[in-house]
Amino acid sequence: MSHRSLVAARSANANARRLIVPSSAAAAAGGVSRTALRSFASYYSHLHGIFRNDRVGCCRLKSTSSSAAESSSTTSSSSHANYKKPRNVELWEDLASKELSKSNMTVDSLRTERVTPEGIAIQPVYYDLDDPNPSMPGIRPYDRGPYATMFTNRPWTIRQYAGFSTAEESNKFYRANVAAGQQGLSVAFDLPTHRGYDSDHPRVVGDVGMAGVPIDSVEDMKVLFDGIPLDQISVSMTMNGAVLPTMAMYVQAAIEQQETLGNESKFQEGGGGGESREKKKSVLSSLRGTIQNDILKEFMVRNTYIYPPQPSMDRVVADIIGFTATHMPKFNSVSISGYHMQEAGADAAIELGFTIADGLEYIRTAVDRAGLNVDDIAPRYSFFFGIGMNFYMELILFEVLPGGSSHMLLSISLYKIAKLRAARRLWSTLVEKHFQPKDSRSLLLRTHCQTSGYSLTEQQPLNNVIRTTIEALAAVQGGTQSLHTNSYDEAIGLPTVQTARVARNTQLILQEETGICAVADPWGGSYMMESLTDELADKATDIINEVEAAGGMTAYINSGMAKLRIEESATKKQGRIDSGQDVIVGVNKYRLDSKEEEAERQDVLQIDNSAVRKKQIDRLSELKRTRNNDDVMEALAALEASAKLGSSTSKGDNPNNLMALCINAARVRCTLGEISQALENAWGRHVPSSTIVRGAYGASFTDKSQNDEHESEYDRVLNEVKKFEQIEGRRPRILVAKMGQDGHDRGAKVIASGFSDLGFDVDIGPLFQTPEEVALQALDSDVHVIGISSQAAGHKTLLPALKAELDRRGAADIVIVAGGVIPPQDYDYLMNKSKSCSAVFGPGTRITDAALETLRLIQRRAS
Ligand code: B12
Repeated sequence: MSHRSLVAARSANANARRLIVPSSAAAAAGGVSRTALRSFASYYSHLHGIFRNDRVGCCRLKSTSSSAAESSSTTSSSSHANYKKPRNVELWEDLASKELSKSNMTVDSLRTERVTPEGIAIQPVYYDLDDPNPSMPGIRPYDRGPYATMFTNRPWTIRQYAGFSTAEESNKFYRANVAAGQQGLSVAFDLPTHRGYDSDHPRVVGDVGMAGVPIDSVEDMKVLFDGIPLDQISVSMTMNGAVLPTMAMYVQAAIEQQETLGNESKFQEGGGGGESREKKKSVLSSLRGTIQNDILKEFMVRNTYIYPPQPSMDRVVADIIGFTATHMPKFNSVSISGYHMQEAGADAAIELGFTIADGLEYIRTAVDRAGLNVDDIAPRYSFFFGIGMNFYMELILFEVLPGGSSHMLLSISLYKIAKLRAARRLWSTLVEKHFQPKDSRSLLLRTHCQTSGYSLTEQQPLNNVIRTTIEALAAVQGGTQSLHTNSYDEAIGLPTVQTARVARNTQLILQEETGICAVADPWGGSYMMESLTDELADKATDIINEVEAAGGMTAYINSGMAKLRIEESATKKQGRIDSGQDVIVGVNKYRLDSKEEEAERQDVLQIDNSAVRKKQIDRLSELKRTRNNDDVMEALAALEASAKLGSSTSKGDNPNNLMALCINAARVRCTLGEISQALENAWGRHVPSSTIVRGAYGASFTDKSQNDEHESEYDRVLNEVKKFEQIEGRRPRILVAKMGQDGHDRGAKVIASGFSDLGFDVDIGPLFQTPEEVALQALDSDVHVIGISSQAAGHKTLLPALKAELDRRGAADIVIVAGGVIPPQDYDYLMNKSKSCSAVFGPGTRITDAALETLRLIQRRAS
């Protein structure tokens, strides 16, 4: 009874208990008895009475509170004859009407016209009629969603993150995706671009075009968006390190695109939100999208920083926020990202706590240090969360859903829904508390989400479609505004056309086949969901308080604590997988034999690194030959001079604003590398420190192993290492290194921690080394083995270069092993054809197995 859905009638007889169903609803209901259908909409609009016990939605009960349950059972039997519409419901109706004003729907039609074949009218929102002021979507603290109507009005935006090879190839891919139903673009840049290097820089030989699209100048940007009207399509750019030149090149490309289209009179350059001289929109004010511009998480996990934290925050981030606030009112100036933390190993509470703390720090940067107004900037901050596996899943599993792994996936997803609900609550509460904005939009947490790439496996890749679907469902039921779904070949390489299509279709199926868009926050009032939301918000609050006590996120990051907590969490996770505590179907349970696995092997998107690099270098040479070098020098000098200023230039109209100066630099054809170098001249490059988490990997075997077999295997490796030490007089020594601009360090760090716990002496190299630098460090440290971790597809260029360098230095006796995202198709080339390594350990490798095999290789080389 209490969960009955009601269908509306626009009854002339407002007091009638038996209501008349509007003809459209009745028809849709397939002739269902009218008396069986009762009004919800008109019950509010017209009725004075209410049906006894008719409740829409669930009671909100905390599992721990008996008083709520008591009061609920009392009220459910009470008469609703004098039911008064709660304030929040009135507010919701007002907001919903406003949101629907541009559509052909109304609140009434939402309540009456979505009738299932069984004659049940799906309501846009469900809530407890006994609650005197029920929580509603679009109303503070926004647990139930930032907007009143959510997907009932417009579904989330399908926004697939992509970029590879060349600007031409990526452009082709974007255009095809838009034609196939994708609703927004999301650009993945290659690693040289992220790190501020042009494609001809000697440090990026293996990286150009391999893990994203290279942008050296505005010319590349123009090709990237050729045929895509930038005044109409929203563009998201994941860029943080080289954010100034990239964003400037995007703006300049848009201006030149409109000129080419003959729209220059329609779109005046500059001016922004206000009226320009000819009362025309400016190009800048027409641009819609999001720039990530979230440097804090780069220092924690993503590793595409360039400059040290302070100028990165006070000059780069702040100047972009200030510039967009004045000139690009439709552009989100920061996308505060927890996703990367989750993918680097953070559990849900850490991800949530750190992300909200980052957001507060970005408001402080803009308001306290750059003197901007909170209401000018906060409405243009958006968020980005990850939806996948997490640390707490066992807790939920055992408390709530004892059972098999299918239950596990469900419980994990529930937790992710709670995360988004808690995030909205925390943000609105804390922004209000610290900054007292006047504009309620400053309190709204709007978010993009991405399903977890980490949860996807190289083994039995089709299983990944299932994982991604469950995660996507969690993201949308958590109320995301846009979503990226990963391709099922995620752990092998960049998506192919076919796997990208399946990923996009996953969302199209959810949107268009399942009917889930009909309801906002279907979980509201669920005992478990409300309780999880509260608990997660509490845990994240403790973390936020810890960060605030340390002086805010920049200070906390500088203390090294942020990175350490995430790395520790990642190491524990690896330990739980390797010891069999966490099940991954097809990886540590239900594995296929090697023949069957080979039969399931996927095609890999192959990118010809040297061809792409040559093309880029040719275009760069042409650019440098044809541009006006005096203009270039002048623009770069102005930039460097501004970077050296001691005062803020963040206000949008400040002539020294770095974003404004960069647009000018892009216009006169300065390259991305040149612009980045001008700023580096003033600020230097950030050099991170590297630590190894010790003890956490081993503890998973010794403390909690539920599997004696795994524990004894752990001991067996320890014993083998001890034997080696006794014979050789020292422990086996490994240098774990990364080469090129690949900043994925999760794999390298867990390998370093695991090998260390297993008794190896472990050195860990700094990020971004060249093969020459790795060889030198290996010789200096006198290691037996170099372990290269490679995730960003540079392996076929960089591993042979390392081998050649060792040979050149007479160090051929040093064993090389490699691991990471290396497609099985490349193993033969690496181990046999180029002989650049002795073993490859791909995704899903148990560290105990890798350690044993590595030890065997060292012993073989020694004998
Ligand atoms: C986590 C992740 C991230 C995190 C990285 C966090 C971090 N600090 O490491 C975030 C979200 C930040 C990220 C960002 C990017 N990512 Co990423 N990422 C991944 C992901 C999902 C998982 C990698 C991982 O950490 N796995 C967990 C670890 C433990 O596993 P592992 O690295 O495989 O290591 C195991 C084994 O391989 C082996 N092993 C690994 N190394 C070694 C070394 C030795 C010595 C030994 C013995 C064994 C060994 O043992 C480990 C334990 O089992 C992969 C896809 C996937 N499922 O693998 C994409 C992936 C690597 N990313 C990719 C890309 C493109 C990027 C970006 C460049 C995107 C962009 N254009 O902006 C950015 C930039 C990052 C950067 N700075 O380089 C691509 C690379 C494409 C390719 N190879 O062709 C991948 C493959 C996804 C995809 N299919 O598109 N990413």
